Amino acid sequence: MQNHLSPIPELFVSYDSAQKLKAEAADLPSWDLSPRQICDLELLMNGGFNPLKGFLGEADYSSVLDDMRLADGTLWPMPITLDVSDDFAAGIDLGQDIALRDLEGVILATMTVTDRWTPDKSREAVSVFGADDPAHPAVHYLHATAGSVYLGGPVTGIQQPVHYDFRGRRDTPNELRAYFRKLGWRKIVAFQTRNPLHRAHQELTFRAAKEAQANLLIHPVVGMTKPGDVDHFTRVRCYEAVLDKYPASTTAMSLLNLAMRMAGPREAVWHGLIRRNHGCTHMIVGRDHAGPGKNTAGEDFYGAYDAQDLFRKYEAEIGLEMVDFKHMVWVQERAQYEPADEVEDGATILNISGTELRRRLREGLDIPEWFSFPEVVTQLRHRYPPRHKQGFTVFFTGFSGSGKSTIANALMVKLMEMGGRPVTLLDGDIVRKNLSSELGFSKTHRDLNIRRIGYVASEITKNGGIAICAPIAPYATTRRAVREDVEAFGAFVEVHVATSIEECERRDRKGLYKLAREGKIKEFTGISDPYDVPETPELRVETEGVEVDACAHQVVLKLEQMGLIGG
Ligand code: PPS
Repeated sequence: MQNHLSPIPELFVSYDSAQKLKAEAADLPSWDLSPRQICDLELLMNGGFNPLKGFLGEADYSSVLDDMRLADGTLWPMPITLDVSDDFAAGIDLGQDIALRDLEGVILATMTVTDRWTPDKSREAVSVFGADDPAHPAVHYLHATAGSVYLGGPVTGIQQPVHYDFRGRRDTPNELRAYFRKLGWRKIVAFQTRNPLHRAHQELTFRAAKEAQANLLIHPVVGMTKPGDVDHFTRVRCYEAVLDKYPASTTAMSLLNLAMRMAGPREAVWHGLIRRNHGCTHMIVGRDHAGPGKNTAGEDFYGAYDAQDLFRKYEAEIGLEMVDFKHMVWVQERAQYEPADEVEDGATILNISGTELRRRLREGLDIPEWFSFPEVVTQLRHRYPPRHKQGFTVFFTGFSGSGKSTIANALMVKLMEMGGRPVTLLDGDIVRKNLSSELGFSKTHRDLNIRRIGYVASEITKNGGIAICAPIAPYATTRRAVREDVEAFGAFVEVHVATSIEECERRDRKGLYKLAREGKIKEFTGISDPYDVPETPELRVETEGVEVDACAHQVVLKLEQMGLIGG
């Protein structure tokens, strides 16, 4: 049997021992793993991170930072560390076992804690990612999310993390090795990806495999990728569609539950070691492999070919050959993809950038077949419907009695008349009755009330509906937080109902201003409590001397202008 296909060591104990260990581990101090730690633990236990036997201790950590090597000299570029809170770390004695649990409390492994230290995170950021710059997603994670103390030590595997999605498509390194042995595959080119595959990718992977006279493994990352990437559910459906485009029995696909760090060159070397562990002999390394985007100064973190250079330097030690990425372009006259450096002078090259693709999806425009397969486009259109089919939130803000509720009601009826999307009204009074009945009007309570409205609105927006909110929402910072919650899923349209406090008091429809003036209602917005006037709302509506219907119509026109209705 060839070495790269023989079984690789795992950290799991036998089934019987696991049952026993699980029962014993119930009494141990236990750490609830973060989603990233679960990904790391899975690959530690199943041999994906071979030769690591657990989370790094301090000496290995330090050596990985400085030299990309474990303390014994073995090549390893990425610190795989167990970050925990101060409180948890303080209660642990060195030499003690701890239980590692998933998000539901299931014990996946135990770890004997041999090391505990407080890392210098800035040093880690500079060594591993090249800069202590929060624009780098992993540096941001390091400072904002990761715990302040690291624990290290050998891990004993009890069970794999449970996955309910695409179970048949997930393989451990040993399962893939066995699969390659069974099919008689001897040379295998891995293609690492965190993006949907379009025709250019299919062409380049096919060519790479042909050139290396090897079979192809599409090995997409489904653990954690760059924030803002297409979710893995959508991507896997896209990959499945593309798989049919390769010649039968040349190509396989397997999902890798890796938490990427976007560390460019170091990440490429790490990806190589992981693919070697999965039985591959070659890996495609592209332009800007695992690139994190721009830094705070607006420049690329790494040079476009730094990853290829570093990979080439360590190729022998990684034990895997690099296949250069060919930049494939569509040549119009020849109606085919060709490597950019082989295109004849004067030929017409067509390209659609990522930004242009997103624009076409957003606006429901044509995406030509030369660019992507219709099945892939269908999946992407399903996930990213054009704006006029996406959910959105209209957020009215203004003084009590400014006319928010009346305009919001009129808008709701107009949108319902148009049809197409469900409309929900979250009026201030309705919310206070149904969601926030225990709250008063202190700053803390008002913020809580508005954050609840924001949470419900963001869920409605996520699910393709229209949420119309009409609270006073006096604080700019809270409105901003709600905007961020909603904008993760769709548009947020802030409408300032700019009726002056004098006019609201003159109208005094509920008689509350009179009571506020008499001091019978405390903390009354505009009288005895502040209101931050929105500086840049999407729309400002003046109500004095204007019909309600006309005010609501202004909002409708704004929604139309933003592409949220009509189309
Ligand atoms: S907040 O600040 O956004 O949480 O307020 P909201 O939930 O929109 O307030 C809803 C209605 O509560 C009445 N009310 C008060 N408003 C302001 N300040 C104080 N102290 C207060 N006490 C009661 C007021 O009538 C609000 O109704 P609207 O619909 O705005 O007229």
